[in-house]
Amino acid sequence: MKKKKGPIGSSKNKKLITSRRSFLQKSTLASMGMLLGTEMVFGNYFPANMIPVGLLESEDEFLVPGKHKELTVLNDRPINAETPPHLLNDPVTPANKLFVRNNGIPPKSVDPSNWKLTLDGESVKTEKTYTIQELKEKFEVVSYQLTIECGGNGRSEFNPPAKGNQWSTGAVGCPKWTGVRLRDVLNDAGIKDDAVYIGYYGADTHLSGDPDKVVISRGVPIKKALEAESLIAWQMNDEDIPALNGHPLRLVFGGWPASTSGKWLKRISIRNKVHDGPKMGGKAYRVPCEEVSPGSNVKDENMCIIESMPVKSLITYPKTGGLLTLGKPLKVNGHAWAGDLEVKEMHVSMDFGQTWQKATLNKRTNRLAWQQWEAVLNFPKKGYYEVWAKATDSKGVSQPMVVPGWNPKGYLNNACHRIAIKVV
Ligand SMILES: Nc1nc2c(c(=O)[nH]1)N[C@H]1C(S)=C(S)[C@@H](COP(=O)(O)O)O[C@H]1N2
Ligand SMILES: [Mo]
Repeated sequence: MKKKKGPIGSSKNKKLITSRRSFLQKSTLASMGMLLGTEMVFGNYFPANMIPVGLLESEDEFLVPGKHKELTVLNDRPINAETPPHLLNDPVTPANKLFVRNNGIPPKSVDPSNWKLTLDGESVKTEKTYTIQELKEKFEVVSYQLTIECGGNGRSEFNPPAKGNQWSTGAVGCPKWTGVRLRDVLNDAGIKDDAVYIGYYGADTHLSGDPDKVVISRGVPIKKALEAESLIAWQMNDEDIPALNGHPLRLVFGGWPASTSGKWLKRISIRNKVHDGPKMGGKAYRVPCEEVSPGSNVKDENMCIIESMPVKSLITYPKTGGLLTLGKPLKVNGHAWAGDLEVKEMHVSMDFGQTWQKATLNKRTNRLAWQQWEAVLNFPKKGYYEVWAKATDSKGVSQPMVVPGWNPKGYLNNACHRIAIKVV
């Protein structure tokens, strides 16, 4: 017999379903009634394998281990999930609300006490290996709030569409990270004069099952690697980094495509050339060096590696689609970030960009952390409105209102975020 679809479990999500769900699916009417605290009227007609919605919503059931149940699952092999904007309202992103972007299969068993990080490469003076304990003892431990955003965040809006996970706005977050400075570790091993790049290797395994195949191995130029905020981190928000976000050790480069922030970090190579690991070349994490018309066939040699991410913002309150009584002011708020730069100004519009009202914008807690903004809107009459939000960076560059620069893989969409409001 064909299995019936669960209320929120598409067949794609089935593999992620927790044991609680399979327990509920096997429950009898009587036991479901017990859990609901009342009789299930018409229970005889309730489809087998279905779970009462009342039970799903009464507890924090999650589809992605360790993550909020309302994250949108884009793919389950490998797991990729993004965060709806209204769930990103906290100034510091909680662990269960940080998106997950995996290219391969996360390591199954992780033993932090035996974890080793190796420093090697053409341009290392002395190859070295450290345990996490040694990192903690040998180097200064520091914390920074750092924004990480997937280069493909916003991909779903490109036309012609780009293949890959169809991220809307939720592949971004800004937790607090704790670890040691990458530069302290690089300097301890020694950087030769000819060093130009670092490349990471993680412990995740390739989807093909081939143990020799590297999932992803990217990196950053030495200059970015040596910045004070570039971290080798073992904690997020003062706790172990969640398993899916790289426990027990990862790189964090705020403001750059999050693909540079290697998870389950095992090895860092100091390279005498631009790192050439998987997903450094071709179309991966690269965009046309010069703007091209949508759908163009771009040669690999005309593609450039994405570095600092563009200026962008989110409206995290209220949730889109809300109703508002005429005459009541509406407070809207959110975050803004600008890659390596600072956000200088924030504006909102209720008339589709005809006029813009300045929002108040907070200072960041540290370099490369997103900034909070807030504005109060007064709507003139009943009807449908959209609130648009637009950030401007310290060089005076603003977010575009429409999807910018088409590129083959759909990176760097920093178009203004919009929400719908109905005044009644
Ligand atoms: N080892 C490893 N590191 C990785 C990845 C990966 O698949 N494997 N994905 C990268 C990409 S593309 C992104 S966007 C970020 C996502 O980080 P998060 O899952 O913690 O949000 O991790 C990066 N680091
Ligand atoms: Mo990414």
